[in-house]
Amino acid sequence: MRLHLPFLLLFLPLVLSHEGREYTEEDISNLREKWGFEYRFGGISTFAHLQHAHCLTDPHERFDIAILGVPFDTAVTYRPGARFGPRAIRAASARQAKDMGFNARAGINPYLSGVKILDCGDIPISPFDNDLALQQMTEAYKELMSRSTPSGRRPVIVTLGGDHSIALAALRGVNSVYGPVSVVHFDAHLDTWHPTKYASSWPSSQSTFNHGSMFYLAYNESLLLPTSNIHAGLRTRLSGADMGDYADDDAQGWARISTDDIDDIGVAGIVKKIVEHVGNSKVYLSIDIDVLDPGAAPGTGTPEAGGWSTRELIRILRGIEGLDVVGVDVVEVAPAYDWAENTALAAAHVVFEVLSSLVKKGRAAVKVEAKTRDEL
Ligand SMILES: *[C@@H]1O[C@H](CO)[C@@H](O)[C@H](O)[C@H]1NC(C)=O
Ligand SMILES: [Mn+2]
Repeated sequence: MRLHLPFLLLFLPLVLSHEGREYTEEDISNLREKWGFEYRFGGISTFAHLQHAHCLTDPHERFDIAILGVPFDTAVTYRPGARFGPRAIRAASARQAKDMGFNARAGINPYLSGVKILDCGDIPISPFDNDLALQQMTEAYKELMSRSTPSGRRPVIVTLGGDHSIALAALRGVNSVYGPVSVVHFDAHLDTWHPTKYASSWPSSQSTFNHGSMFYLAYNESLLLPTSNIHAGLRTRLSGADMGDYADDDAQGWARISTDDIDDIGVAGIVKKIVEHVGNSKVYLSIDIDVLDPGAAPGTGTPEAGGWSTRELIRILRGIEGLDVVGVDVVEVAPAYDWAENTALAAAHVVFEVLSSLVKKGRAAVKVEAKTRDEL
């Protein structure tokens, strides 16, 4: 066989590159100078382009606030699909970033505040066995709540759901640190329904864990303070032929603000009612995106017509920024039913408002100085 010299020469650069090129520090700094940035629409998807860590497996990665995806949706009563919520919310948060994150309503940039916010990834959760799923979620929340923050406190976990049932696991996690807490619950629905309200001639213990009963279960496990819980944005139909569901809800220690109340007492009245009701107690803030009108947030598991606008919800959230919030979820985003990312965008913005409040409150307490852009 005859080998052609030009043919061999063709491979010479490959052989050389295999040897590896030496990069000086200057080379690397040149590469970073050229390529070390991301456009809003680029990059691997994390919430608001935040740093990602797999926090469950890396206990050395410290954080003040964790964004945690909980892709679970096998406890829904109507439309499934919220397992894709965390991905959709992350994608819809892409226009949020450190250098364009100043919240003019709040007067703070939560991403430039010295508070460490990490995207901790998702909890891997069984889609086959809800009993196991609840165990997995509970253990994951307890694990992350046991971590200490860079300032030696406990972290706040901001959950991207997932159907609403995950709040039970999150409350167990919060409880493992703080004991019983108040719940401030934005939702079209009560979610305090006794599991037997979902009538079935095939009763099973596993089916008691569902996205309309988790606050009943939380009450049953004494995870809530006895009288300082409050719903906001209710417009659900009730079971049966009377107000019995409200009586059950009363017995579990809840007050109620209906969607329609906004016409009578306005945003300010709603804020006042929430703040007065929970006072100085530690608060778990649970936001079901179906509190919004389906025109603003169609991509959800149990839509109800006639809800609040996104602007109204944002203003209420700004109004309650002083609450002592120790855990948060934004749930029931089911992107398969969404139009043009409406629901996911609303959820991503709601998370932004909540992060602004958490950081503002935290900053007031620990006096973390904001970093300048040059220090980043
Ligand atoms: C919780 O549920 C169990 C089983 O249904 C019941 O025996 C118990 O009394 C309940 N506890 C509370 C506080 O409601
Ligand atoms: Mn709900």
